[in-house]
Amino acid sequence: MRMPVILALVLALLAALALSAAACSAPTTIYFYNWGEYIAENTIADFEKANPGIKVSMKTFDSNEALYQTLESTSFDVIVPSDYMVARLIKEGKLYKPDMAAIPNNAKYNDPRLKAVAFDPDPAVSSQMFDYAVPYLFCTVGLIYSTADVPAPASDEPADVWAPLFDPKYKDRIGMYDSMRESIGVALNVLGLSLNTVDPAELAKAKDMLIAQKDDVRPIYGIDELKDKYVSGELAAGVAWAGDYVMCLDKLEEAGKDAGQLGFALPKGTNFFVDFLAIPKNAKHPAEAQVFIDYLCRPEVSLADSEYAGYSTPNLEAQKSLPEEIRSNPALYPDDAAIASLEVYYSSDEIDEKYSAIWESVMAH
Ligand code: SPD
Repeated sequence: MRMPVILALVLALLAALALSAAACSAPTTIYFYNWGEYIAENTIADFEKANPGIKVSMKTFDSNEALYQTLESTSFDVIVPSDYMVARLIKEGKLYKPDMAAIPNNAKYNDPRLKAVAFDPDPAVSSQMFDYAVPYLFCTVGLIYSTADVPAPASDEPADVWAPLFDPKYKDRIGMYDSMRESIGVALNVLGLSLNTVDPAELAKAKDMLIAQKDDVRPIYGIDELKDKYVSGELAAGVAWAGDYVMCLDKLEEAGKDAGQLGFALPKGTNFFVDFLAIPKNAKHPAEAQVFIDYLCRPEVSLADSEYAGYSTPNLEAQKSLPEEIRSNPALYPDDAAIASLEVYYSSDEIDEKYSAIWESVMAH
């Protein structure tokens, strides 16, 4: 028997209403592009529970340059560039200027001392960084080494600290980051040069050093995958963000091994960096991105992320809950004088082009 027309119309209307109600209540998904192993395991699930209207889909990258490349073709809502990449993205007009009133936990808890660091030679760019981006975690760069294989450096002179990385005695057992600023930075630091030099003769020396290292030492290039190789003893030494060293200590503890197996040394004039949370200009959901960033600035969340990743939290309230041996470690929480003695990376067209060319030559060698 045929359904009366009026009944069919009513049923169709009800179905349409049900569909649109479902669509209205469907959560918004924000796309989060983060470093690998850089957020506590529960943070995203806890955020989604606290904010049922927002889902977070995370993808990871392992260098600022990879992040930059991907941004060319993909839209994300929240990204985690380091300081010099924030400056580059601001200069290129690629960041959205968030409503900081919607991210109150940043002003409430984040250490205002970071604003005093000159992250760009142009003070106008440096000061704008805090209008566009919110500090997430920070750290320093140093030498990680197996205390059984490598003697502690004789001093904090860069040539002493980085010596094992160029010593053929450790052939096939040296880790280098597959990240141009860190690896070129090691060579420049050994040579007593600025980590931002654009002098062709100085850069040529750094390039030669990295090429000779490739021939003589055959380093393993990687990022997160290096950590297990330090923990297992496969690698004798390498360049490491201090946070990665802390994660290695956690891994040693989990494996029931002695934390004294690994040492860390900070050379004079090495890199100090801050990784920021930022919203790209082509983000589809900037309002929800701000809600997520504000959540990441909560003291208990920042503490959990810092403890998981091993990197330092800028959240002053979270810092109060840190164990004393972490809070007083100058590689993790350098004081003002120590920060001033370290160097941040800068970005400029000249730096970006020259350093990329060196890195391509080293990798292609
Ligand atoms: N698990 C890797 C975490 C890397 C953190 N960022 C390092 C940025 C150095 N400029």
